[in-house]
Amino acid sequence: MNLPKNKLVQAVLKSCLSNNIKHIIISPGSRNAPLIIGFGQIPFFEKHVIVDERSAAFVALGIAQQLQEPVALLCTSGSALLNYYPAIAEAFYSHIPLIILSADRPKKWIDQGDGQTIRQENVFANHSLFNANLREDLTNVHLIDQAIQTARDKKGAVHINIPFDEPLYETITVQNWNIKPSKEKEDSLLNEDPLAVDFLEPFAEKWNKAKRKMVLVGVNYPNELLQIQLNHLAKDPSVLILTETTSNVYNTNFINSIDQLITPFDGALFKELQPEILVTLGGMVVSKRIKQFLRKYKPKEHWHISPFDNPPNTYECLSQHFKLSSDLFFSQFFFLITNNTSSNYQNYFLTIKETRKAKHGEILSKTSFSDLKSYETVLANLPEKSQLQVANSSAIRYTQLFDLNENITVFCNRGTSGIDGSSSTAVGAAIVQEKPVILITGDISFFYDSNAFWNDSIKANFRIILMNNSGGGIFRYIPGPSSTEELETYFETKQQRNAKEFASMYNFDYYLASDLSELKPIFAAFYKPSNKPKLLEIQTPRELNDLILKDYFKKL
Ligand SMILES: Cc1ncc(C[n+]2csc(CCOP(=O)(O)OP(=O)(O)O)c2C)c(N)n1
Repeated sequence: MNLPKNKLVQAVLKSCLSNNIKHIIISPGSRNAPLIIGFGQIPFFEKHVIVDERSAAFVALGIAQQLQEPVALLCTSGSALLNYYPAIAEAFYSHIPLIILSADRPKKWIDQGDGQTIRQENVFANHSLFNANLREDLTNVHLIDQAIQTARDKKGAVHINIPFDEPLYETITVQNWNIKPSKEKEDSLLNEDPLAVDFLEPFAEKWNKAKRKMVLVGVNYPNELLQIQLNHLAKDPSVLILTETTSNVYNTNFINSIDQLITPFDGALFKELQPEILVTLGGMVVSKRIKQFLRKYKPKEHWHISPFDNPPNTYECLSQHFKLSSDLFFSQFFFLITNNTSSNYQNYFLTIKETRKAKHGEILSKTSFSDLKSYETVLANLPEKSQLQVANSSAIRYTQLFDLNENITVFCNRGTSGIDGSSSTAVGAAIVQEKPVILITGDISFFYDSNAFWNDSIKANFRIILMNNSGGGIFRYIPGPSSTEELETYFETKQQRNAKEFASMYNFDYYLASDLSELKPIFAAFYKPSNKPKLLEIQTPRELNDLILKDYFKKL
């Protein structure tokens, strides 16, 4: 096999291969040519070429999010590397493993007037889990394996910076290159250390006595065991389980639209809802209202279950971090706890939930064409067993107001809640996801990350639903700007663009709806299998959307 002569390249290739790093997202450049050539020579690696490094990193994030496995990124030196940063921050807060491979100039050429040369070493230190600055003399190549292991175990981005001197394109024939990918190690309860029973017992005792226990589930990769465990937990009348759409768990006895339930609450109802013990698991929580509520009506105890270090103290009352997976935590905890049948906590709020759901249906039957009505229609018409990738801003907030079919999985980049990579993440997810992937996005997010579609990896069954409310609709809804002019110019960034030409540039099928009668009949054709992606643009009334949503919450 012909491989680059550079021994550092060979070391990186060997480590990626032996550690089973299959997907490599390559952005072109010449300083990284040795690695590009090397990855290109080895059929084991699946290569995806994406020019825009910001988008490339989010595509990698989407693949890694689905596989729960590290994905590698490779770029040239200079500002190319810095464009990875938004996705690295997202990976940090969402616990998604990425391996950043950056080509660099030899150290003596940094800050000496060479082109495409910046200070690359440790440049992501604030949000990376490991930084390996390789040396040309091969004295620290062992750091490559260490970096990859860290990404896999601690779930986040690691940075491997690799200095290359010229010549960059020389290859040699390599014999005895028979490195085999390692066997994939499954994440399993058996690989985790359980908690000591006598450590857990006092917590179980408190739990058994408490009459109001709230379990709040944030972003969560679909997990059958967790679903079973939460179903079991919900049989206890003293336990109220609150989920978000991104939790990917379903049960009619869970509160799945938190804002719908609590927005109309007054002080007395908040007091009723105030838990004695709050248990949180999963990632970030979207609902701002639940955060405000829990910060004001603090539980006596807040326990967070997560295998990761540094749990966030979101409600300013964290009293215990159980540092293990929720799978293992509940497997142990169930042996120690009993149902508290003297409580009416769950029932009380499930009754209110029923009232809300009825009211919701009633309001929506009379709601005119708007963002709210469009989300209802779109979500009710999703294909079975599809995957929804929801952009930030209003998209995720509207989605949380509706019941989804249980067999639909939902993802959203809530680590940093950026609008800069939702489309690219969705494109990445679709690369490795057999289910049809549907992206729902607002127009500002869509145009921001429009390079997401500038690659050959996008799948034919990919579908984009663009909720075009002619700007950042969320800014109309949240209180703040003092005048309409200020709002429209600096916050909403009112705009008239539509995506028709855009769709034609990328050879996507294009559908447009500007009212309900146009929208409803589109879905059959839109979801029909095709040999190219499709984009559905829904144009909603910019100046009405916020009023309709405010009215919805008022009427609830
Ligand atoms: C990278 C980044 N820049 C800026 C923001 C601030 N921001 C939040 S929402 C938003 C507007 C989003 O508008 P759009 O995607 O059209 O969604 P809509 O609310 O209209 O549905 C902006 C600029 C952000 N979240 N991320």
